[in-house]
Amino acid sequence: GVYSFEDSPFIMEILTELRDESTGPIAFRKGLVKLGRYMAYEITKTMATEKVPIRTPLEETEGIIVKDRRNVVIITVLRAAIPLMEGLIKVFEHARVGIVSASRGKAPKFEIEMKYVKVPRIKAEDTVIIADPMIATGSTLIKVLDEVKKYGNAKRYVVVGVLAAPEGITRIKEAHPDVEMFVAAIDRELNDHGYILPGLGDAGDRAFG
Ligand code: U5P
Repeated sequence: GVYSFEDSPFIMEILTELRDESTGPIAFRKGLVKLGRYMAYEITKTMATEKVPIRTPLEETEGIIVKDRRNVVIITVLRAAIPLMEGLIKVFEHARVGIVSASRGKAPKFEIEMKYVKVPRIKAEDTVIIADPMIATGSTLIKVLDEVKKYGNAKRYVVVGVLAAPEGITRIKEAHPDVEMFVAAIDRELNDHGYILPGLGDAGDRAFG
């Protein structure tokens, strides 16, 4: 499934600030952290819960735990996903974290160069969350998913981003039909250079200069 949050006013306000060209790197990174945390909350809504007996200072009652919150691997696609990961890990505080570097070549081939891959071993009960703020052509995430799947078979593969273009969503679904996507919004289209329109520009440059 593909989940986007255009009907969430708070998320759209954060996205508005991220899109605004006058937003500087400090506020941009803060916005990404907030979005990461929010997306993580949304992902927990899709995880199974277990009832547990507990005692308050006053009486016995029943509570819940989200068991799979403890079985998470986050993959950070350098460098724009660093603040997004920081937000995700506030909710998935037990997460093991992998790092992948990916840089995209020029149009029309948009070849992806991956120079660094460090991924923890992935177990059958794991939810693997891949953080990359922009799903443009989808080439980066397809390559990252190809690579990450070599480290074990996870229960779920979830992509978390800020914006996605329809082309990117279609291509990822074709290459990896088992992948779920959580993004703040789905934008109109890509331009000839592979940038999302209206978009927010280059997420790495906006966050880190
Ligand atoms: N990217 C942006 N802004 C855009 C489009 C792409 O920053 O408008 C960057 C993202 O950071 C991402 C990569 O890592 O390019 C994704 O491109 P693609 O492989 O999905 O085309």
